[in-house]
Amino acid sequence: MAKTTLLATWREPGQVAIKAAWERRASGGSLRDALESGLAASELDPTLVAIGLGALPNADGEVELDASMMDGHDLEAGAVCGVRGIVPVISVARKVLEETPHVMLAGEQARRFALSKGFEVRNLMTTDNVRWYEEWRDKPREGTEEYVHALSDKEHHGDTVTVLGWEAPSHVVAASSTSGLAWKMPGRIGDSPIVGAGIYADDEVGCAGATGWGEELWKAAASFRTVEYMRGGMSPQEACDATIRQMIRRQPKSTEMMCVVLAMSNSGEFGASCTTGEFPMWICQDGEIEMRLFGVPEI
Ligand code: SD4
Repeated sequence: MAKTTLLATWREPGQVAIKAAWERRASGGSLRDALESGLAASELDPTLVAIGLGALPNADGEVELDASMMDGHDLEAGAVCGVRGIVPVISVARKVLEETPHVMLAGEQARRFALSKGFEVRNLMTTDNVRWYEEWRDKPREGTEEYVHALSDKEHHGDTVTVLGWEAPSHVVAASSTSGLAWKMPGRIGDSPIVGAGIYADDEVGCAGATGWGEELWKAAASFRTVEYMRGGMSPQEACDATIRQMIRRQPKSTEMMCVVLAMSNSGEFGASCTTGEFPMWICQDGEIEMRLFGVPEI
């Protein structure tokens, strides 16, 4: 097997994803297979509130999922957004990539596509997420702050898993799966399924991904920007730092909630950077798995 490096975001869901991704890779899977298996394992684990089954729902109490995959070999990409009642949505996104001429399918029509491909409708609410939703719903509040984040009163475990994969000599794939920000407005789509915002991959250079506050990351075209910084000669760490510095300067709001970019070059070097706090990322190099913390770049 070609030398392989895999990256996965956030502590708990990232750990599930990186292990499953490596297992698939070690048993002969392609990078696409490995990333899909990693995200699917995390989506299907009902104990993880991050993505898929048991994730935190929108303001109507419904889980709406977004996912995407991009292959750096030919820039082919597939994504779904605002999908209800289907898991794993990363597998639906991959089917959009491989079995349609389109890049993205949305909402009910994405679900119809999934059903036509043999997926089954599932209730994604669990006893725990129903209880958290009801606690949130019944809290007195003012204005629209209710839509701003998720686990603000719990530890932030991440609502997204973004994964990057590299194989020697120079092939990269990026993918992401998310339930979006918890308590979001129904129909709200974040950066994760958007090519250029939540993921980007180009074998000529490398790949990048994002996680955190999707509106800010999307406005920054964070993943494309980071890949283009690498194209200009920066290392992955320098490119991530440059994107985050630019966000802090032009979008000062982006420091109010963590925004993260991660990147991997087409030679397997990697880096990550965030607008505030410390960001946990899992790294798997030929089966050696470890978690590292990444921080805010010096301004
Ligand atoms: C979104 N970027 O939908 C996602 C959320 C996220 O860790 O990454 N949370 O805005």
